[in-house]
Amino acid sequence: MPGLRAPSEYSREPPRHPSLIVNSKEPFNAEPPRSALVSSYVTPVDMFYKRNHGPIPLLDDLDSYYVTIHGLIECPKKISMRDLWALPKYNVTATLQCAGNRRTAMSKVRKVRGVGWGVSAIGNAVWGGAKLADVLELVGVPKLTSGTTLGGKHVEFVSIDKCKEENGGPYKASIPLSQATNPEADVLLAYEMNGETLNRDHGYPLRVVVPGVIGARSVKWLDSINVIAEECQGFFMQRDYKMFPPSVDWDNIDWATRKPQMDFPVQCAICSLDDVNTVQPGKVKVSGYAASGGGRGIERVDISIDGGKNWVEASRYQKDGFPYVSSDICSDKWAWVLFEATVDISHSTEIVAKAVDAAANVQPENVETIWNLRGILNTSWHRVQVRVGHSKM
Ligand SMILES: Nc1nc2c(c(=O)[nH]1)N[C@H]1C(S)=C(S)[C@@H](COP(=O)(O)O)O[C@H]1N2
Ligand SMILES: [Mo]
Repeated sequence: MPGLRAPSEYSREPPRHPSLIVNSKEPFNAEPPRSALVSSYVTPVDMFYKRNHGPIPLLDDLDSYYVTIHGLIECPKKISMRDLWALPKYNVTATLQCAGNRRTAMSKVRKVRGVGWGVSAIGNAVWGGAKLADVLELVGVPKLTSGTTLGGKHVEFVSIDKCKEENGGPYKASIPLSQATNPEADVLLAYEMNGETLNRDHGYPLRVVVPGVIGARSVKWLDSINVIAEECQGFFMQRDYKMFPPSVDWDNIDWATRKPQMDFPVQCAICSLDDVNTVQPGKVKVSGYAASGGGRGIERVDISIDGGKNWVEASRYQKDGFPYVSSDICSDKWAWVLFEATVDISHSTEIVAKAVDAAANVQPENVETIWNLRGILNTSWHRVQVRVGHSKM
């Protein structure tokens, strides 16, 4: 059979880097050691977290692959890779973060359901592809449209993987039509990651990348695009990836009361140190990543070595040779910012990091206040313990 195929078991999974920390084998969910995230601004493909809900699809023949674009539009079409390659190609540096990043730490306060993640369900890549706004023009939807004449208001992305949450159906999600047709929103149909052809784990041959939004909306292995009146009714939009208050638990949850989560909030984590470290007294390097959703830049990253009483400001950077300035046109607005500070440690203590974004949003102090039953969006101050040990001669 031509085109994309979705296996129902795991015998044809792609090879993966042995140093990934595997949080679930089938479906394959893995993150790199946190130190890998701060060794480069652009995360290498093999060190980029992998978040799947089923077996990885296969493509036999790229020539027979196409994406069907249909729904509430005047001229539905099948778009081939050739059609996409003919459109202007954009390279957008964007951070993808799973809403479940740092879930394990939230579970320590009170148990949550979901795949356990450390601080590395996040990565920064250069995505190459066509802008969705250009692709939608091919089917008669102009730029900056919030509604089609036929009543379309949302753009649904449908994959072909078999997910148990969808009773064996494909993964899907949607974004508003106004975002999809806004060239400035930089929503891509990406066929490259870091200058290479997208690999199977990350959505070969084609995936959506929705910058500034939780990873769950960046649908991999794209099969069709549907212009619809209401937001996607799929499991991952309606019964997952919604933020609930701490008072809601599995016995009183009403999914309909909340909107699907889109933008992610301001986040940061220290990656140069583990949760618990033994260090020599003296200078210790504290580095990590900071990111915010919606294209908001990072104004500040504050570091404390006394559990949050006193703070110093870390330096921030993206590309070598360019000072990072939040909201500057030379900065990558959809990308994370790496930070670094050197602190003097004389006794055992807790090191804390918190970031502030361009809208002055700041991370919450404690995880308790943002606890939610699915364990999403743990953006509480990131804390690591350092124990001062004296080297034995
Ligand atoms: N088809 C499909 N797309 C998907 C998923 C999936 O399971 N199937 N997972 C989503 C989630 S929850 C995240 S966080 C990102 C992860 O992308 P990555 O594996 O390339 O890091 O893909 C999203 N797109
Ligand atoms: Mo995710």
